[in-house]
Amino acid sequence: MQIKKVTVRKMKMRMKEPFATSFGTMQDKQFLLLEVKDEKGNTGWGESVAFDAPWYTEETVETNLHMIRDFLIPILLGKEITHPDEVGVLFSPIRKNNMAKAAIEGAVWDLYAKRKGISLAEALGGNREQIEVGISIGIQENLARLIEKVQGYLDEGYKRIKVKIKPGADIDVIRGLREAFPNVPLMADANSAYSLDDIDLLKQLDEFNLLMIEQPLAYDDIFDHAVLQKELKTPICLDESILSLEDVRKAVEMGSTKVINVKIGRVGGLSEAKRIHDYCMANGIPVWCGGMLEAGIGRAHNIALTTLPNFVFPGDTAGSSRYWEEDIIKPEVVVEDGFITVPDAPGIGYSPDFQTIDEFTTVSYHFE
Ligand code: OSB
Ligand code: MG
Repeated sequence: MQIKKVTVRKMKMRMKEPFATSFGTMQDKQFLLLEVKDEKGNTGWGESVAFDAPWYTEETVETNLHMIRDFLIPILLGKEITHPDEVGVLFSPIRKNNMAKAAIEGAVWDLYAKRKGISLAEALGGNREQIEVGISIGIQENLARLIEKVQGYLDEGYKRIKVKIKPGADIDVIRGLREAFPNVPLMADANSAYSLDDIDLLKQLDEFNLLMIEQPLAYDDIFDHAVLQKELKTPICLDESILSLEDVRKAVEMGSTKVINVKIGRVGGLSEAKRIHDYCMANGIPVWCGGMLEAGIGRAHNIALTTLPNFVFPGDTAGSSRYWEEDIIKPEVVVEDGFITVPDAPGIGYSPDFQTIDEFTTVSYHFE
């Protein structure tokens, strides 16, 4: 197959409520939506998970647009491709910019599966008919409000609760939650808010039987996490620090992490995500699928990836209604009793909803 045309839409969607982490608060979600077209007129869809500002990783909507327009599309257009794994090879002369690469590569995976008449899950080698899901809850004004939110999501069926922590809103928050919910699968995500100077505080988290603590130390660290893991009973899960299979290998060999949060965008695409999955499975490291407050297209890619067997913990891929009044796919992603049913239609298995897509598009670009 050959990619003959790429449409890039800049999107702006307002989330139902602000999402607060240790690095800031977001409510208007801006992102790029990509549509690739082959020589026969088949299309594939991808979503960039880069945010409008570089507080999670260094990528942004604008850096992604620059990379996609000026480097990645010129490499891809008109090239003969037999399998989506080749896209990463074509992009390998370009350093990092993983979210930009993953947005295009994901669209090619969707297109490839549609051409074969199989679901994206099947194309990746996944075999689950449904996936278990958890939820990530932002920092709240106070503990009472957080407890109320957690109860609401448990009532909706979510299987695992993740809460954000930051200095000043950590031990007391987790203690209060544990008292309110003694048996719920619970974890904390610090988004890099601590350093080894906080080791005594972080060790107090061992009291609360957390499933894991996600990315307590610097966003680009592997070494200090190994020092910390030796002092902690609670498993460390790396998120921001993992940009490739090579990073996973080093972190696992050093003892920096016992669980990996796989995000397709952060690692540069589905092919690399699958390689990470396979390496972790062979090495006894469970993985789960992280989220980036995606709209429906990105959510659909996460669902397909989560059908692989070593996705052991419920992921952060909640239903469309957790963030959006109206999503950009039909049907929307629905969670029932804490499960999402994996669609079996070809490709991502959800159709783009052109009406809502147009409504949320601020500008679009066509390349052919
Ligand atoms: O660290 O996993 C994270 C949201 C934005 C940036 C980083 C993270 C998150 C989440 C939310 O935890 C995941 C989601 O619900 O999509
Ligand atoms: Mg995280």
